[in-house]
Amino acid sequence: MARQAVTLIGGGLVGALLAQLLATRGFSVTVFEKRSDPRRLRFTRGRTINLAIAERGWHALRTAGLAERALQMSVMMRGRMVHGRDGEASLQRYGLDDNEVIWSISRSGLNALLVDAAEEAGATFHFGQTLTGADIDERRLALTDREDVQREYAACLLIGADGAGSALRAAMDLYQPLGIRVEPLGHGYKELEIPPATGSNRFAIEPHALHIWPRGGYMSIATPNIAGSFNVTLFLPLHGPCPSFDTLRDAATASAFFGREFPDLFPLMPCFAEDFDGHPVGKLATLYLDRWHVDGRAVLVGDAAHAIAPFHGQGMNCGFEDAVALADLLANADHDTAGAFAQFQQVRKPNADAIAAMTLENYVEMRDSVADPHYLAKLELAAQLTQWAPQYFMSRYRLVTFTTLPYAYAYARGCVQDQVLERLLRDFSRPCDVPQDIAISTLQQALPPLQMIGNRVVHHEHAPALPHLAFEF
Ligand code: FAD
Ligand code: 8R5
Repeated sequence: MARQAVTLIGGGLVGALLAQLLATRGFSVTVFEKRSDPRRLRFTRGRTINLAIAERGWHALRTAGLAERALQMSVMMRGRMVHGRDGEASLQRYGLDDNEVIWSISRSGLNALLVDAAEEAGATFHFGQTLTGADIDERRLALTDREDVQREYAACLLIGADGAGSALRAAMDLYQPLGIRVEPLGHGYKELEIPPATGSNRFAIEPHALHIWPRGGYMSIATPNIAGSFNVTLFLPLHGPCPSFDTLRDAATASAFFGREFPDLFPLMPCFAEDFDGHPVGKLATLYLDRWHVDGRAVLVGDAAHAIAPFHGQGMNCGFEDAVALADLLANADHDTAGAFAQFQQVRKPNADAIAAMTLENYVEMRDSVADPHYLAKLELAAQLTQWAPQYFMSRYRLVTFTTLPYAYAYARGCVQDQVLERLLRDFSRPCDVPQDIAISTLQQALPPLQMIGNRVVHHEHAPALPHLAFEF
């Protein structure tokens, strides 16, 4: 039987992984990518940008047989290193031990690895080719190369992995409205850098952590690169009174502000002014679509379908889950592509919506509540409940980051767990006053147990149904 042909727009992280997965499953895959071949940039100097990768990302890479090679370009991050205004720093572990950590991986290194693997599996890449238009009905694509030469291409099954600004999405929306909604956050970010330290210690600050400088309403973060540098990101409101990007227009004003608010971080960044002036302000928004596909002709994956804010470090992780789900559905579709696309949307959209919501909540947690006494009391009680009843209490952060249970399940379970915490603290005030037997019976009343082997949740497609919330307030 002839191999089914797929045309993929975008050879970024999700597109390249999907190309590998589909080629491995016997599809004939052609990818058009706007940028140049990431493997050409691998050994050139320049900024390295990293991404946080967690269990969902690793799970997808293991499916593709690429986890070991990816691990070699990653730095372990055990937890949040929270830097107070007084310069004191403390580590809040993300998980129970070093089996529950996240990793910082080079974006360009990972992209190059994925493109290599996709080609090895039989996919064909065309770099420097920008999609400029598409006739969805006739399945014809307009592509423009670096010299501005246009050509037409007869597409097959169309998949859009062309990111948050997706050109294929715009073409699909013209053909059949997708119900696109963009919700701007009103906050933006600036990318800065801490260079490698000199001397015996290659890293200027602890390498095995994700650093946060929470300042209430805004924050900076830093993540390590394997070469000893750190990517620093300053998150601020776009508009309004100081501090906002509106009020910090030039490097001089920004330096004075940054030196005042982040006095331990500022001296580690000799290129602050250059970076601040040289890099654009990134805008943050969440993108929702009512429909991700046009019958059996075209479908969107990754950021093209559901761009989210960065505050859970799950954008790529979520896109990788999409890629595995879509590849499996198409491989089993028996040419019913419309059915496979519809099922893809049905399975993935509730999960994309859930991680979008949890991500927005994590911004508030990262920038504000890490110092709030009620939040700290809940954190302490949560740690106690985890110890007393690990099958019943697993923090939402751990469900999102260290399991592959559906995001929507993590969201719903997190909601019930939060109610248990609130109720116990209402009844007993301090975490140390909560009796073990009451805590355990409250949890057992409210939640079904997680299926676990040791500390690890067993992956199951159908997570146990959550009963209606057991409490009334
Ligand atoms: P992209 O990676 O954006 O890839 C889209 C590809 O399509 C690109 O290669 C682009 O060149 C190409 N393309 C675009 N338009 C066209 C066109 N018209 N024709 C042809 N090709 C086109 N996620 C995490 O999980 N953890 C993190 O720590 C994290 N950190 C992030 C940090 C930053 C600064 C940003 C911006 C995002 C971060 N994310 C993170 C989110 C993550 O980058 C995205 O979710 C992920 O890259 C989505 O993959 P994608 O392939 O869908 O889109
Ligand atoms: N993305 C991340 C987390 C959660 C950290 C925690 C947060 C930068 C533009 Cl802001 C952010 C996280 O709860 O302690 N894990 O991974 C990555 C994050 O930001 C990335 C680097 C980023 C878009 C700029």
